[in-house]
Amino acid sequence: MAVKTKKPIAARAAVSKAGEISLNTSLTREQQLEIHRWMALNREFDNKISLLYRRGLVIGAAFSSLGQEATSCASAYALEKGDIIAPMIRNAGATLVRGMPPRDFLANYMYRTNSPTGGRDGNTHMGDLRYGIIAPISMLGASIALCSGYVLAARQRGEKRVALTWIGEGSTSTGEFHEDVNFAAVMKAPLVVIIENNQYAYSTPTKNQCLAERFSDKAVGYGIKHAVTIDGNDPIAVYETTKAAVDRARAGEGTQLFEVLTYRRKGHAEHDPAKYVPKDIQQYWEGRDPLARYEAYLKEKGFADDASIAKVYEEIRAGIEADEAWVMAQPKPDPATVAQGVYSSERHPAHMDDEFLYGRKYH
Ligand SMILES: Cc1ncc(C[n+]2csc(CCOP(=O)(O)OP(=O)(O)O)c2C)c(N)n1
Ligand SMILES: [Mg+2]
Repeated sequence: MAVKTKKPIAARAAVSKAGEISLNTSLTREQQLEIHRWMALNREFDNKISLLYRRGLVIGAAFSSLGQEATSCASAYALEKGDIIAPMIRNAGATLVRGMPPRDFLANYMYRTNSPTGGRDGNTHMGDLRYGIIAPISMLGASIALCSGYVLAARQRGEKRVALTWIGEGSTSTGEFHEDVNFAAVMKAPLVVIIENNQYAYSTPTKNQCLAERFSDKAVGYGIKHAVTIDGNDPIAVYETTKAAVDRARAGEGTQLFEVLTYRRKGHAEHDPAKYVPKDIQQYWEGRDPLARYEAYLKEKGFADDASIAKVYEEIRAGIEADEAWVMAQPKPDPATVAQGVYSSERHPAHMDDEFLYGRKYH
């Protein structure tokens, strides 16, 4: 069976021979190498989480972004200081690009006190506003409304902040997606929404949950212009498309949305061997792996060679090993503190009104 896949519609003036990567870019050699380093870190980080999960050291679900490194890293790279992101489960790369130290993320996965959730989460549902990172929200779609709230409040204060969030193609079929994108568009919220079409939502292939030809077509229903579908495994195309969208959002042109075509190379989470994926589809996308393609391109351009690429991975692995050792030495939370930070210790004013009006008491 020949693999049928939707083709990107964004015009690429020219692509390199090796890896088919866009050649029209404003990025310098150093910046292109920096994006490669982030993508390699994203991959090595995921590999480490996968190993720790197999060793029983990660007790929550472990989500991999294998094959989607370009969509997270190259897009987050287009933001500026003061911008915010609301990552989803496959956007660890974006979290790292925006400044969260890998060891914080690792410590969260291994539920240590010295981690963003203090050991209460055990996977990716954590953020850190010091880096402008809003924690992923389990209710799919809800991050879009949160981003709108954040940037609309910033706009009222006269700040030019832009928010970037990602949503899986499956999640665009929720009511929340529709309501939130519509609201953001009407309010001209400076927000960029990237639909990550990775071909599956759990075990459901895209064609079984949405008949739209392209997910970027949804934008027209909200009056959002410039929505395109691009090759999400081409980091240069992802960067340039995001940068243009971020610039438009910052200039007051309102909410932006586009689709990236990519592939979830593992199952939904580490427990899922994804046996439901036909072999030829898997092989097709493995042949379009974003890191392999980008490395072929960097070599063709003379920006890197086998030795320099090997060195990048070596340094990253050494860093991750050191981070793991640090995390293992951190304490796990004391069970007696389990309720801390869950409920407010102060009574909410709304409850006081309720008590006043109806005689109800809250504790
Ligand atoms: C509103 C809502 N419905 C269902 C779920 C359960 N759920 C979690 S992840 C997921 C699949 C999401 O698929 P997709 O949006 O394509 O993202 P991907 O996992 O492929 O990155 C589902 C159904 C949820 N968390 N929230
Ligand atoms: Mg998906």
